[in-house]
Amino acid sequence: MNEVAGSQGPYDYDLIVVGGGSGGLAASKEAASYGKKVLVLDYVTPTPLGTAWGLGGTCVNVGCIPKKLMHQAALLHQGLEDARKFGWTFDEQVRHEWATLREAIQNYIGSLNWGYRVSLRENAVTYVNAYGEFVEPHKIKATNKKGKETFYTAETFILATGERPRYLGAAGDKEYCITSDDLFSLPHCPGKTLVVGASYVALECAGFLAGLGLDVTVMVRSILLRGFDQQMANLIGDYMESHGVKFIRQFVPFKIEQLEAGTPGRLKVTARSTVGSETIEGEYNTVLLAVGRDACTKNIGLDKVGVKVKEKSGRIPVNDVEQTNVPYIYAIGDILDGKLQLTPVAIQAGRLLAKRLYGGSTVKCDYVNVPTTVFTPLEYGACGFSEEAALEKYGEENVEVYHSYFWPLEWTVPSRDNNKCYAKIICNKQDHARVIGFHVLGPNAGEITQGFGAAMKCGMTKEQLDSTIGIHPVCAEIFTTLSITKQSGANAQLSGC
Ligand code: FAD
Ligand code: NA7
Repeated sequence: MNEVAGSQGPYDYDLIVVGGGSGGLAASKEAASYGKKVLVLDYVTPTPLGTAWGLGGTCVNVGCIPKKLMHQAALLHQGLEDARKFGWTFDEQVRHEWATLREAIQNYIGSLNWGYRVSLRENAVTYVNAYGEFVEPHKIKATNKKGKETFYTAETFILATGERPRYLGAAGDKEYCITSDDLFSLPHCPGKTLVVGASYVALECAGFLAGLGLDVTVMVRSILLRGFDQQMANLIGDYMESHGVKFIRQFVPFKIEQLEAGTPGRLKVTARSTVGSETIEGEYNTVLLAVGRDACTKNIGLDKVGVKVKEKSGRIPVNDVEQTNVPYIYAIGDILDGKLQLTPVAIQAGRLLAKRLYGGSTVKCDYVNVPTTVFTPLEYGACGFSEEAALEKYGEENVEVYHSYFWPLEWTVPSRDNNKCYAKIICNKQDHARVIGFHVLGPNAGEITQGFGAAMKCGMTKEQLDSTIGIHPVCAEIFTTLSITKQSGANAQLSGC
């Protein structure tokens, strides 16, 4: 223990949660439901351009919620085009108003911010809008917007401070570039946009901006979607490219200059090849950096209390009950080392942690087989192993991969994108052909993957999948009839219904 004299109780609170995002809010409400005295500190440090937001963390304000709504706006554009083929006629030219979309989304987010405040109050959780930083064991300093400092003590702490977008370190990046933290509330339409990076955040943003009709280029340093199944990543890239998104591969920007101020202005980007000495220049209205995110663990006084942090990533290692090396300090969500960075994971971990701390539970968060979806124009849902990770873990001889392209019925009448959607499962031959990897590229992939994620939790095998009767005519039925193995080399393209 890192306790010093004077750090013993009585404390102001049973629990202080630092960070009021997905994980922190879930943990604090659950803890309070057991009658514990709980304080949540939440503070948003504005972006270099001054963007800030309300209570609820990344997901609600600058993550899942606004991005899915912007994705939906882009899908509606495609829907409008399809509609004409289904007999709809509309006379006027179709135009998109960024300001209307932005306002509608920000209003919805405002209602969620308010809802979180109300629900903390209803659950008797004290909320303070201030930045938390340990000053000594069991004691935290909270600094509010006006710089006023207040000190609080607690028996237990949960860290849930999340991550913030990384910058390139290139000349002009903080002055002129935006990140996803700025995009969703940008007052003006971004116009011709360069997206730097190839993480899921980069591709999702590029996808919906292009879907809204903007001229979009993605600058990729190496590969698309590092960490995801690479066959699926490349299919996503192909689809985006065939739908107007330009890709500049193996280049990294090193200078961003302002040619003209404005809303949007004009920027010049100079980039260097990662494989040669070539440099290129381009002009854009907006440069969106999506080159990864850094854990918010640097300026919260962890050194004062002895919490260990991974040097390179800044992430916090915890044991299987989310406890750091300092027994009274726990951590959840995006700041964890080696865990999945998703809202439902942070929520589940936070809830279960509070139940274990105060409700007598012993249930731990299960980080295995977590389903997820990338909301690129063609959505990608996945659960379990990527093909490369499965081959590496189990060996080629023990893995069977079944796959098929498919064509959503809804796309046949507009006669677009045949054989662009794709389904793949990865089975472990040594274990009853259990499905250890599930991958789907197609409309509503998130909705599809959620159900199959539950089936994988139950240990679904290929045989059980085969004995499941499909629902016709839906995309997901393809998974009940998969018969072509990759190893066979047979054509996986579909030619009929
Ligand atoms: P956060 O939700 O980030 O909350 C941390 C909070 O702590 C923030 O409010 C922060 O300001 C505050 N804070 C930080 N330091 C301090 C301090 N010292 N004192 C007080 N407060 C502090 N996940 C999905 O599951 N699905 C998606 O579709 C999805 N889309 C995403 C899209 C984008 C563009 C991004 C960026 C993320 C997306 N995510 C998505 C990831 C998801 O948002 C995160 O996994 C989730 O928000 C993590 O929750 P958290 O509680 O760890 O941190
Ligand atoms: P990732 O998955 O670490 O991806 C970062 C991306 O940015 C990746 O494509 C990188 O390319 C690219 N990158 C990183 N640095 C640079 C520079 N300097 N120049 C150009 N491109 C660069 O991002 P995150 O996982 O952090 O983002 C996803 C998070 O958002 C996730 O944690 C959720 O919380 C929400 P690379 O493949 O390394 O060549």
